[in-house]
Amino acid sequence: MYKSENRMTAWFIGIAMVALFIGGSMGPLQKLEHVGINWYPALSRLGVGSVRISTYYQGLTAHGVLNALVWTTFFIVGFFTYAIPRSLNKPLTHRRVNQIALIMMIVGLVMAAIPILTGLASVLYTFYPPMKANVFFYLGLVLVVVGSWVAGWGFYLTYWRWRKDNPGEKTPFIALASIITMVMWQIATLGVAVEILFLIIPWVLGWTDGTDPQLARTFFWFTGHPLVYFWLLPAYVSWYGMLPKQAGGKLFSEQLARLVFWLFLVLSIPVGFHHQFVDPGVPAGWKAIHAVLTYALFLPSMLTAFTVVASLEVGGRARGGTGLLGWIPKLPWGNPSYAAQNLAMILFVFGGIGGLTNASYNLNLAVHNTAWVPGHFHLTVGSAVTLTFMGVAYWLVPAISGKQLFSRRMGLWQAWTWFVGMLLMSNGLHILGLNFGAPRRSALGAAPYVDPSWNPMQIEAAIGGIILGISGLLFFGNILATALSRKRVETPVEMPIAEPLHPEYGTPAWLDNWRPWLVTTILLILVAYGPVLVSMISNINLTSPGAVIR
Ligand code: HAS
Repeated sequence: MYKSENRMTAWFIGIAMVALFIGGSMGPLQKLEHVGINWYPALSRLGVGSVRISTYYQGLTAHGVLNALVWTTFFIVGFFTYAIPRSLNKPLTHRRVNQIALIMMIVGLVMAAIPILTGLASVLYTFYPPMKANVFFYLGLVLVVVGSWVAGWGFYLTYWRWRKDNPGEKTPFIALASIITMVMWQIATLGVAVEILFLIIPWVLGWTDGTDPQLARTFFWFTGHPLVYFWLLPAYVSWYGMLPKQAGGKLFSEQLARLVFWLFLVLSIPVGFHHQFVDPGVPAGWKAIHAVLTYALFLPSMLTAFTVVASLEVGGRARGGTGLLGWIPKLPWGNPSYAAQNLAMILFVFGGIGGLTNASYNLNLAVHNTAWVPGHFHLTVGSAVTLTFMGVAYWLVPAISGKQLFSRRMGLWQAWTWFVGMLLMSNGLHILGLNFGAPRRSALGAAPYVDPSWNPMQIEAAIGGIILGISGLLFFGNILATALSRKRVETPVEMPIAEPLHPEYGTPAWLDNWRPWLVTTILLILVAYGPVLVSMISNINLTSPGAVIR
């Protein structure tokens, strides 16, 4: 019934994993560079023609783009291509649309990857002007993003048909949550689309003499912050909609779960200035408004912490756990898919606390642009998201390939080594940033200002990075061996779908109604961004000539 969906999912997930493999392998090299071991000249010799990684910044660009943008976006679209039809119990109605999306995203990826690998786009994943890359880098990114919109349109058309066929029925949770995520993503990416199409491409092509870095950054962060929730929400889809079933439990409150996704739709976008607290061109009052809204965004994550843990407790107790905490050891820790996701959640607690620190204007002044920030985002996108996706892959790859997971034990080692490696690395990075002000995105191995007192934390972070590299190899080895193995699953693997604990409570109509939430989302964006954007655009300064980094 879902052959075509499975094939598309396999493509999306396969490409995502290759991106993670290449991007991830840059990570240990960065950490080694920071302790003075520079492998980039040796790596450069491995290149073919002009395709080679030769410098720290080129490697860091590949790391950020492939991990943060490609691994995530391809995995998410693939995961939704698999999950939405199953949740609606209806194959995609316009498969061609989704196939076109896949092709657009692949073409875009190749277009963006060539300039990165040939050293023509060492601008890091945030590509802040006035750093300038080859035009194909930007065009490629646009195609990847527009491709993901087209995939979203395919989902909406299917959903539209489902609503017509099932009048008055509430949307199944997994489908609703996934579609809310795609809608949020489409609104959010309007910012970066404007930045690239109107500010960057005309400048890179020489049609304008310069660009306006402040305005470009503002459009970038319009997208940049909701981008992190675009990564996180699919992990939440799994934590709410699937993991309780894997734990042998039920979803504690489906109403709260739905509310959380609607709140993320409304609040994810109007908070971008918390990435620009130190930008001189943004008036302080607007920074304060975005800071308050950022703290409002804390609420859905706390609701998540409560609801997901309560759901797992239901599972642990159903498996015989008793007492206050006795249900925790009863959870299915021997299942790598479960263990990876639960460990991801635990790391997210620390990542979330760091995020709240960042969101405070005063504390941000101390940690901004220091190693603290990569410490934060490796616990969030690098753990809550990536380790969850790895956990999902442990059931999803057998589900689409019909092959048994090659090794359960290898999967468990992988999850735990990721957990330990990430604890060490992020602890080192957080302390380096907070205590010593060590800068992020810097080739510290070549920096004259590095103080010997930084060494213990640098070494701790480097050890963490190497353990993470080993964990990555275990993941790819296991997935590749599964794909190549001949051992078929005895019974087909189904998508885990958590039942609500109290179906009798029902779902209030306002939690299945798009209009109020969409209207509030747009109004809040207009209030939080409208006046400041109007002022910045009317005072636009296309005077920055740009710099090419090699
Ligand atoms: Fe962030 C910078 C604020 C969440 C990613 N963030 C970044 C950057 C990235 C990133 C990539 O305010 C760097 C961008 C760059 O390159 O410059 N962030 C926040 C806040 C949150 C937050 C307030 N960030 C994320 C998530 C990310 C992510 C999620 C990726 C997926 N972040 C900031 C700010 C900056 C920033 C500033 C700018 C810094 C600067 O100066 O440059 C919040 O959403 C966090 C709320 C989350 C929680 C955790 C809830 C815990 C849960 C787990 C429960 C499980 C349990 C375990 C208890 C409060 C849901 C149970 C265990 C059992 C055994 C059962």
